Amino acid sequence: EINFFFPMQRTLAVIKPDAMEEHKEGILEEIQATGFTVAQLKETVLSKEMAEEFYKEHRGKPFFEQLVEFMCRGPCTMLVLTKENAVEEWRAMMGPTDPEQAKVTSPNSLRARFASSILHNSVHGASNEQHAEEKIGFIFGEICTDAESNSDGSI
Ligand code: RTP
Ligand code: MG
Repeated sequence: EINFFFPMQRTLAVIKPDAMEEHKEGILEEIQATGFTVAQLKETVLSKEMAEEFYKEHRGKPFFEQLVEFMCRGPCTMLVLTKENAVEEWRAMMGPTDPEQAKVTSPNSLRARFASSILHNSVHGASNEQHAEEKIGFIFGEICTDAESNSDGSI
């Protein structure tokens, strides 16, 4: 089935440390059952510096230090997901940031079911396409698809 309304898109998804032990396999199965293609997957323990850079948009907010500490406390699964309208669809699958709100508005969402607090909320998703491309580059490195930029034949 081809969807003519939404272009193919990719997004960055993260299974956060709080969900890794009990929910990683279930979340990966649901991702595939929903029609996402897992283009890349990597399990990583973020350094403090990487977590600060990853969430730099939130620097200075009251929860920033706790967020960085939480993201470094154990392995994360980093995923590049491909689908039509992937950014929005993955955000919908996650549900709202706060699980208490998620339980009301999106009871089937991952956060409604698996998050324990607004901080420990199981999953991350890029908030727009530009953010997705920036974070994919940061986590996985840039993948060159443009021959022009490689005129010396290097990769
Ligand atoms: P994310 O970036 O992780 O996908 O989450 P989001 O867009 O739904 O929410 P955002 O506002 O970007 O916040 C990033 C993460 O910071 C933690 N947080 N804690 N204690 C708090 O009030 C609070 N607010 C946000 C959460 O882990 C949130 O996902
Ligand atoms: Mg966000």
